[in-house]
Amino acid sequence: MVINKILHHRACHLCEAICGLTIETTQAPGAAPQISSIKGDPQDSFSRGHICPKAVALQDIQNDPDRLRAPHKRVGNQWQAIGWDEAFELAARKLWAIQQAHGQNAVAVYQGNPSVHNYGLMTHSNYFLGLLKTRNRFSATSVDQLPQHLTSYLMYGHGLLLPIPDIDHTDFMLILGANPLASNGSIMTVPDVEKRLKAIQARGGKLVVVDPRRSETAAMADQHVFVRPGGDAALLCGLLNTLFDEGLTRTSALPVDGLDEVRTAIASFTAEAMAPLCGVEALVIRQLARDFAAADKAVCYGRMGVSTQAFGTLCHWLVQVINLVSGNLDRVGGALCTEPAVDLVASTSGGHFNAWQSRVSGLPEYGGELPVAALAEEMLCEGEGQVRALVTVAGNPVLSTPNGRQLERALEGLEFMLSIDLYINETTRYADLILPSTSALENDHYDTTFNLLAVRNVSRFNRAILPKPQGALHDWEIFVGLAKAFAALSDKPLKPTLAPAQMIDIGLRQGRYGAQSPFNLSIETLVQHPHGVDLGPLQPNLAARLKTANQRIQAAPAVILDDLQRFAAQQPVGDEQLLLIGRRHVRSNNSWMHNYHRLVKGKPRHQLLMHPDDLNGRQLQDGQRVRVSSRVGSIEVEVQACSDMMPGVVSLPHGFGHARAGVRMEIASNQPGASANDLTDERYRDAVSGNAALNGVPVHVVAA
Ligand SMILES: Nc1nc2c(c(=O)[nH]1)N[C@H]1C(S)=C(S)[C@@H](COP(=O)(O)OP(=O)(O)OC[C@H]3O[C@@H](n4cnc5c(=O)[nH]c(N)nc54)[C@H](O)[C@@H]3O)O[C@H]1N2
Ligand SMILES: Nc1nc2c(c(=O)[nH]1)N[C@H]1C(S)=C(S)[C@@H](COP(=O)(O)OP(=O)(O)OC[C@H]3O[C@@H](n4cnc5c(=O)[nH]c(N)nc54)[C@H](O)[C@@H]3O)O[C@H]1N2
Ligand code: SF4
Ligand SMILES: [Mo]
Repeated sequence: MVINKILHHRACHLCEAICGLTIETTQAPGAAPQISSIKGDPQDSFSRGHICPKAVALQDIQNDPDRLRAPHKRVGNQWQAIGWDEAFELAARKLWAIQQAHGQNAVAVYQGNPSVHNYGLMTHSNYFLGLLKTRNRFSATSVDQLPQHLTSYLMYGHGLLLPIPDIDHTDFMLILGANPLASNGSIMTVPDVEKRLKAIQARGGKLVVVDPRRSETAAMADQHVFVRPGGDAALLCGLLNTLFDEGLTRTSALPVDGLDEVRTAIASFTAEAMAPLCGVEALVIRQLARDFAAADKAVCYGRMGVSTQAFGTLCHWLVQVINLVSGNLDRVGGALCTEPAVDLVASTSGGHFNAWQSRVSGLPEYGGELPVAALAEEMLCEGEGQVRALVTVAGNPVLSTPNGRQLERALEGLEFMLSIDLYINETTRYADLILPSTSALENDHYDTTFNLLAVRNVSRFNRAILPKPQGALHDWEIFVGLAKAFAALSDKPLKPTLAPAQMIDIGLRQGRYGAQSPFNLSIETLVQHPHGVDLGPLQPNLAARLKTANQRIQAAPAVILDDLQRFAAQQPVGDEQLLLIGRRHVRSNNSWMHNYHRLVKGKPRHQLLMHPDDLNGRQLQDGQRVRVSSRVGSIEVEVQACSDMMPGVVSLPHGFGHARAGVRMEIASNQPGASANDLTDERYRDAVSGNAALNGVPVHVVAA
């Protein structure tokens, strides 16, 4: 028998690192091609052959019998497979009727994380969702990086003008609230991050990690600083104050307004005053500021752990200002803005903030979205403007947003719910209709998002490596189908659209590496370079790209200086309760991929981590089942003794909790665990942005 073997080159879409992969398929005569091996691609000059276990599980996603292959409609407590035309007609008719009866805002939208890893979703989801014209748009952004977008919008005039650590050239990297060894980097697309961090140390530089847990990244650092969860704004204020106080600042040529106001606003936040708020000694804060300033090239980088806390926006503003006043913003070896081939900064307006507010709690919109912590109350609170229908796209807010139990109650009461998703998950099981797309390997890939956040300028397009199954649709085609059915009910004509690859082709040709440049990028040229194209290291460019009204950096935005007042008024936290934080593991991806043998095999990874002293103080034993409770609810989970935890802090990964009571349909997982977001509190938020404060949640732990 002749077996046809083909080697494909393809970027991994599962996390932000976009590693190059070499995927081998084999095909027997008359049979469908099968994946026979997945390896790192050493010829990708960006990822240099790096691969993690999640990429190997791409074949599990492809072959998983639980993955939906056709539209599924709820009939009573059963699911029934139906055709696409019937599905589009049903969705459009229901959503249309609800909007006719109750107004456009009666339909809400939630978009989850995999949206940004799927280019057709990026180019086309709005083709349909935009027609809904609802102000109740929500996404995973507001349980994640919203404070970072808001800070960039306020300081640089565009929410996507995000300075990225120049990891390959820095001498000093200060990381707060990120664990790239597990996450593989975030808002810093950095394949092979461990080697790149080791290279800093090998060239005589220093890595410092600030984290309430001695994470994998903290363990390899030259210095690890334990910080009280939520205490980072205090620590960063202490650092900035020390830079000013001890004359450690450097002037830069960047056009900046408001630096004197910053200096005045921060004057009373000395390291000594901040120490009790963050649990870090004043001497340590001062020495850290001196070390940072003494390095020729240094960068301060804060991520998820400092976004999702009560002063998340303040934290990210402080990170930017520390880089700015130390002379490291827009400087090689400091923080630099990536110049991608398809540049959304150039082609879109800066955005808007607080142009409207959520109905119930008055939370501010950012870029047309409201904070997802308000989603459940918008459904539950009766009255004019109440949300009665929901569209979810590639997400699982029951497990990923605060107070998931409350959201479940809200979903129960909806008149209609549509989900565009590959799976019946803890959220989509409440849907009336689920529309699944092709799998990633059946689709082309171009990274519209993470090329914009990469530590080098890179570009890459890969064709699908598996044929599109008969009757299957890509996500973008689902949105086109929905848009057509919805537009047919109104008298407004639908604008024609192009396929995603055609749109990217136009963006590439018109972009800075397009027809006018020696790279001459287009889809055609990228297809000829299946390992990707390297477009060079990051370069200073911020001054020319600023989108603020006067094209100067705004160092002291009014909303942030106002928040410093709220910060100054806070009381030092007591230690009666434990503070809950989250964590990630390299074999787990948010709330999905928990039913693939290649990833879940081995030891369980969903336990609550607690310092041995905290266990002893509560007469608890390692391995025992405990009950953890917060203002909003309680869960049961096994506790694990862990001397890497800061005393007084417990850690639980999110995305678990698959064996929920009242499950309407069995959800496959070998590691059910419990959901951290049954404990997180929808009222505990960053006041500036409305972003959920998922870290630093007060909890009690007792024997179960
Ligand atoms: N307590 C706590 N909560 C957190 C976090 C935390 O650290 N702690 N992290 C937060 C963060 S950073 C994030 S980003 C969110 C993530 O939260 P969400 O984005 O809400 O959830 P995911 O688990 O990413 O959901 C993925 C869903 O998308 C589907 N999917 C995957 N690929 C595709 C595709 O190509 N097309 C379609 N249509 N569907 C697809 C999967 O089947 C799955 O059902 O969780 C947040 N929640
Ligand atoms: N393997 C894997 N990779 C992923 C994901 C995944 O689920 N699994 N998810 C992807 C997504 S959606 C994202 S957004 C990125 C996130 O990527 P990262 O930003 O690197 O996030 P985490 O790995 O959760 O690391 C957050 C760290 O913050 C610490 N922390 C918690 N609270 C505080 C605090 O108050 N202060 C400080 N200083 N630290 C705190 C935690 O202990 C943890 O070590 O990862 C992406 N990559
Ligand atoms: S680190 Fe792993 S999941 Fe992330 S892109 Fe690379 S191979 Fe894929
Ligand atoms: Mo995220």
